[in-house]
Amino acid sequence: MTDNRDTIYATPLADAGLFAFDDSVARVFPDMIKRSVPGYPTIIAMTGLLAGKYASAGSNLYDLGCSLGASTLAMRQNIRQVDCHIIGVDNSNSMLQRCRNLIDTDTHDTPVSLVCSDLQDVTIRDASVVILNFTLQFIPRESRDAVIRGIYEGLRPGGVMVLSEKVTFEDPHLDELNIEAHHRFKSANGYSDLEIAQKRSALENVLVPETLTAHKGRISAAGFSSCDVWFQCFNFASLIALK
Ligand code: GEK
Repeated sequence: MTDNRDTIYATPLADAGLFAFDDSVARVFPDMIKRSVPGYPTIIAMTGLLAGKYASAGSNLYDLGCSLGASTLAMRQNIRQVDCHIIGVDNSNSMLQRCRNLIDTDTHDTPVSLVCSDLQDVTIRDASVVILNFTLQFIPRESRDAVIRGIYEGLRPGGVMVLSEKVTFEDPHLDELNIEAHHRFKSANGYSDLEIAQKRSALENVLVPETLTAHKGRISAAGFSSCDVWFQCFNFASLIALK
């Protein structure tokens, strides 16, 4: 077992508290997200390929809720267009410090700026690609329309948004089936029932998932011309939206 293995919820906690992106989470984050989110490595790799296709010369590419920069790095490694600039935004300083160290060990040349801020305070400008990989789910629901509208307004025509989220299902049987399948995925990846239960309780009201119908409705209302799911595994899905 390495030092960077996620054992945060492995022992009984009197109060699991509210989940926060603090230093203890940042330290184990790559292990945590890979063992918790089905399809995460595929989504990150494909984010890079999509950025390679849709990046336009002289534009900005945003990674909102960049954590340790997995999507930033995947984009950077795939951009072939000139004068692009990647902007990673996260409001966790613990995440961004580690992110900077990881970016510094990468040798690709597209410049990367890291901004420690609430993504709701960042104006998207002259963008060809905007990525929200598992981030909108942490924004209060009543603020999500404004975030997606801001992204639409800041994208160049022909630009894309990739939105990856944990989702819920209208049909309660399908919802239960997918929650159960996700728990099996976590068990298969070495999380105990206690860890799964304590993490679930810590995320309650912090990570608030919505249905794919709600996401598509919001994206369409913001003005995007096309939008659909390009990846789904159980209750985790990724959408692509074109301006
Ligand atoms: C990845 N995209 O590896 N403003 C800015 N950042 C925020 C906000 C906010 N209001 N709320 C949460 N965050 C990454 C994974 S993790 C997903 C994203 C997860 C940040 C938070 O600090 C964390 O780093 C990230 O969003 C969510 O593909 O842990 O399930």
